[in-house]
Amino acid sequence: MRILVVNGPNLNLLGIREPEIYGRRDYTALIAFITETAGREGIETECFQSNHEGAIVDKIQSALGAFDGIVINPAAYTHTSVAILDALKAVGLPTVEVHLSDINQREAFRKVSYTSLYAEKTIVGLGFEGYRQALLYLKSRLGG
Ligand code: CA2
Repeated sequence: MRILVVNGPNLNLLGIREPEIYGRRDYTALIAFITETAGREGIETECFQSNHEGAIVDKIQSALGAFDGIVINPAAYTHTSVAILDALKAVGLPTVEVHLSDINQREAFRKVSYTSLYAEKTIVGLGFEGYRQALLYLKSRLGG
């Protein structure tokens, strides 16, 4: 089973500021966590991060025929991007949306998620653990 993990803008800066919201661990630690967790579950992952909406759309499009599912934290694009929503819909793969923080307990604009209009499941507020739960959900969903 192959899962594409997509992380959006500024997540590459994890750990440098706002530890009370996003934790103290950095992006390298997040990728190590995802890769190790997936490996233990027999899941192959590719992790992709971009600060550019179009690059994220391109990556999602390239998942067709190459991956069985998608885990995505679109970061700020969660709240603005119809293009990412449309790409997910077009590709049609089972998708789980993850947020490190609880977007429902923050500013009003973060309560809106375009991604969640397609994602089968949205996991918020669990930090790195949210990615583990997303992978486990897709494993079970895909019969793995
Ligand atoms: O909670 C999440 O995972 C978010 O997707 C993170 C985004 C935010 O825009 C979403 O509303 C919720 C922000 C990602 C990175 O933000 C940083 C902020 C300061 C220092 C480093 C990263």
